[in-house]
Amino acid sequence: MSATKVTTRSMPQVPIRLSSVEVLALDLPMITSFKTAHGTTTTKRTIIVRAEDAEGVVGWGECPASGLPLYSADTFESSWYALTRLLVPLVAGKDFAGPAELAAAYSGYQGYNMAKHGLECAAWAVASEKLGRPLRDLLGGDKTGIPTGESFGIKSTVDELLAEIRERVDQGFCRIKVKIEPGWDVDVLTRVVESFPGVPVMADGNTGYDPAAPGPWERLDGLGLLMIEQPFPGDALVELAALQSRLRTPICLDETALSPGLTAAALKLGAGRIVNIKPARLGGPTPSLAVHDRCLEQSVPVWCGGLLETGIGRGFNLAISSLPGFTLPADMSPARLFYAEDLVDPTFDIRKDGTIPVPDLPGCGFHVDESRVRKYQSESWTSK
Ligand code: OSB
Ligand code: MG
Repeated sequence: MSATKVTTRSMPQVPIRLSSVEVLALDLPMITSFKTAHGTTTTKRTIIVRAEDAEGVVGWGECPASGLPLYSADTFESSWYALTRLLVPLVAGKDFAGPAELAAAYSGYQGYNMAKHGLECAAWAVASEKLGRPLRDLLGGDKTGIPTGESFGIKSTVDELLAEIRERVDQGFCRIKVKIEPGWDVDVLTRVVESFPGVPVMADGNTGYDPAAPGPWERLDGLGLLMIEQPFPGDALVELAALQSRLRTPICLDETALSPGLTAAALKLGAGRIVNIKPARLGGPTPSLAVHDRCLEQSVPVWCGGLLETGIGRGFNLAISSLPGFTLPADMSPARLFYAEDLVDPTFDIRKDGTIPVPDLPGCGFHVDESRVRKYQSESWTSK
């Protein structure tokens, strides 16, 4: 990445007071399953945050935690607890100079990153609505379209995988990410690289490899992959750094990058050369912007990952992806690929040129279809 000068973000500020915050549990039917080294997702239970300002302005956020703490320590239950018992009670009804100041109120609380993300996003959506300007403007981004790749789960056969990739490449997806695990790696990737010449290919290990085992790394390194994402456990910094020093292929940090400080430490150790910024994993907009700014300063390329969010969560991800440090294709699969129905209408999709447009609408970026939110809602809690 070229050494772009860091632009000082001049964020338009607007005071907010969230007078009423509703936390909603939704059970979303999936039309396909998604298998990674962490396990298989077949139903999605997600948490949606609906925040209403004192003036009646509504903002939406999403907390995409999973049922089990396999990807990170956050779960649906722990996020529900954090939102309803810790975070919302701390900020509801109080005046803040802006969403970052609201997030600062709970910055002393350790963990619960995905819950923090859902709440801070709802606050940003309120600020964006109040200013009548899209989130992209508030965050200081300038791109109007985000180059997008597809993330392919582990399949039963290579032919099944190749057929699915063919379909997606024809739809415009401009980068192929293949989930790997021991036994589903070099041979699979070799066939993918051979079958799609000219399309950048990467692998995602989702921490599924034992650093003490030989591993497929030298052979994968010969395939000219764009990057290898998180081959070892998140805290295996020493082993990641040793592997990176042997490989030409950059290692990308995902499960390791749980905070700005941990990300900086991992980069300094040489545990990777690229960062997947997943705003929910990092704890929301504020820490995600901090990682972006530092990486830009140090010429470390970043890109926006995903956690199978609906349009509500993807709206924020698209907005932050418009910042200058995001120089590699995002994981931003359109919701139609996973869900029977998105929660926003119209939903978003990939264009032939391989990009997804950055929303111009204020708020989460899309029109939330509240009747659909209610249709899938199984539990709800509202602040006093
Ligand atoms: O490692 O990037 C990952 C989904 C769930 C858990 C971990 C990961 C993923 C994805 C999803 O790859 C990509 C997307 O949201 O489009
Ligand atoms: Mg990953």
